[in-house]
Amino acid sequence: MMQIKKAEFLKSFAFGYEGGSAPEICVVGRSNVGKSTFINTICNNGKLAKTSSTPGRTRLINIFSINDGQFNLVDLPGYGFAKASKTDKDTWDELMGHYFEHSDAIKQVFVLVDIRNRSEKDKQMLEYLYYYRIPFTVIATKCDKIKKSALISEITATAAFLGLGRDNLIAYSSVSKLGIDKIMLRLEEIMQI
Ligand SMILES: Nc1nc2c(ncn2[C@@H]2O[C@H](COP(=O)(O)OP(=O)(O)OP(=O)(O)O)[C@@H](O)[C@H]2O)c(=O)[nH]1
Ligand SMILES: [Mg+2]
Repeated sequence: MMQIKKAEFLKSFAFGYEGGSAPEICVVGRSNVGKSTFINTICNNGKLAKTSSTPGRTRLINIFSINDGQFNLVDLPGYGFAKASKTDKDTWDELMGHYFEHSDAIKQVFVLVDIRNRSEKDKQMLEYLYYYRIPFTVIATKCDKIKKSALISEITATAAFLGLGRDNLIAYSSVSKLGIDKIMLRLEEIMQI
């Protein structure tokens, strides 16, 4: 099983990033879905990526080096922040478009979706990844907020909303650590491809 033994901040980027030498696993999702927290949780380091209860916290592309160059984890700015200005939204589109079109190193995209708050924006993100033929894994976050008895039906509903089968979605929580083993297995599989 994959073990993250070492995680360190490598660099931040706005425009001009052309991809590094290590394979990249990037984390995308709506603003406030828990991307930075997810990175901290799987790396066992609460201080690695900056997290905040204020949406729109991560504005740059932040790159973390895992296990001395085995792969890089990329924390991307969130989309669909309701209060973002038109200029902010255009900047996000440009920044992400540039990243996806120029990073040959992308090995996999982890798409984080809030189990309580799935959105059209998430569907658009998946369409975009299908269009560019970028492989992805969908992870439903904040599952600790759902009653145990409702979890399976919420997972099924979220998967159906996104046009996926139930088994193609990993139920996850950074609080309860639900799904963390599946994430580590997934990382292991991805690194073997
Ligand atoms: N209950 C619960 N809260 C979570 C979980 N993951 C993250 N949060 C909380 O959600 C808020 C946003 O977390 P971040 O990790 O900063 O979210 P982000 O997706 O990086 O947000 P942006 O950088 O703004 O796009 C914080 O208050 C976190 O503590 C989770 O699994 N369960
Ligand atoms: Mg963030």
